[in-house]
Amino acid sequence: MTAEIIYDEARIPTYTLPDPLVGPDGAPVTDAHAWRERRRPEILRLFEQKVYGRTPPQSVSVGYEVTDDTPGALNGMATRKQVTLHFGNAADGPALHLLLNLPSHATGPVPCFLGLNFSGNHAIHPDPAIHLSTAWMRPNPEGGIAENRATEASRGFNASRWAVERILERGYGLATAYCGDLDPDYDDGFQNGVHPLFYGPGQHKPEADEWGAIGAWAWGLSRALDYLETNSGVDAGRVAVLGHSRLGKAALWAGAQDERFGLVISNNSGCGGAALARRRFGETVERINTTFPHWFCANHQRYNGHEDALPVDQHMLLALVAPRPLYVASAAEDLWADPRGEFLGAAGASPVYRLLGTDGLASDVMPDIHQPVTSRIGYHIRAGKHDVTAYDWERFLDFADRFLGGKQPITIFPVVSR
Ligand code: GTR
Repeated sequence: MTAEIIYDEARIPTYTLPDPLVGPDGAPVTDAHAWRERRRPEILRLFEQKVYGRTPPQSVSVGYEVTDDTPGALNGMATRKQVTLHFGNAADGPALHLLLNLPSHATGPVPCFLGLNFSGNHAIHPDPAIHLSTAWMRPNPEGGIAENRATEASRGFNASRWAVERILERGYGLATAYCGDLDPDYDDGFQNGVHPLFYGPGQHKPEADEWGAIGAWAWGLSRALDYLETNSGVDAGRVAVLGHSRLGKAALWAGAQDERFGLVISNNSGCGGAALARRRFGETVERINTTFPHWFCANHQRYNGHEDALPVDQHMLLALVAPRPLYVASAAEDLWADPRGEFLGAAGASPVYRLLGTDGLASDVMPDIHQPVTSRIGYHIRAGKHDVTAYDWERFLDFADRFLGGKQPITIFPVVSR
């Protein structure tokens, strides 16, 4: 690793962002139709080819096995359901263990948050009935991980990041699953997880433009949504996909590709998430590709130290969510994730939101700490470090109340001229 890390605004190199509303031939995109039919697919393809890799278009068989269905869980607050999604036909094939808590007081289908977790479902809440994950885990002795496996000591370890009771109290469901069920988070040349299910004859790893771990995590979020669509307690048209950090990158990529997600939230997603790569502030493309070579597609390595050669930047990923509501959250001490770069990513997506007839991000200026912006693109920066806190959840819930609340379906593509 040669380049030193920039933590000083004055040292950011001069850069020019690609314009999401100008095509490769230099022609401006001036109406919603041209965005929808031409520019949006172009940008999506560029993210597939150069950043996250293509998600295989073919489907695999998915079997649902309900392993728990308990009303009156969490002291009566929740109906808890645990469902295993078995991928492919092999008995020992990959499987995603989904934990769903729905509010007991619901009188009909509820809107729901869906996000992957870092350490297994059992780590998001001390509820002893949550199945303890048996999957491979990254080393974390403090978190009760021994020899890469969870132990009873890991129950509830990440509970501070999941405001389960508050979510239920405010009328939302929460669905979560462990990212490592889809692809364990280490560089093994894609021999485990869901990737091998899609290999062609003689293929042993993804092609240079095929998906990495983030792609597999995003794919799994869509498979979880497929399941939620079958659950009559969930209003599947009002599912907010969210994630923190590396899983925030995955949530954005899922929301960009799968327009069934009604709302998209990234928390401290940083490099490869909401932060502009061209700023090179904190974590850079080279750094992330070196530390986590399995996250992106192999083609992405070409941009190590060459951010300006990328035909996209992360504001264009956020623009792929338009005009659906999008929320970007930063933390003031999380300089590695470049909070200002995350704000500028959101601001850079705003022209697309406005073209599509919404207000986009209502502020050109980065707000102060704890002053959320709550336009169609929402943004806040809170005090503190890289984490998900009760403050973040209150803002996500407020935003969801505003944009997923009520019974009206979300209008996905209003045709409005500029
Ligand atoms: C860091 C990585 C970040 C972020 C973070 C996390 O090590 O450099 O991009 O993803 O991990 O996921 O907590």
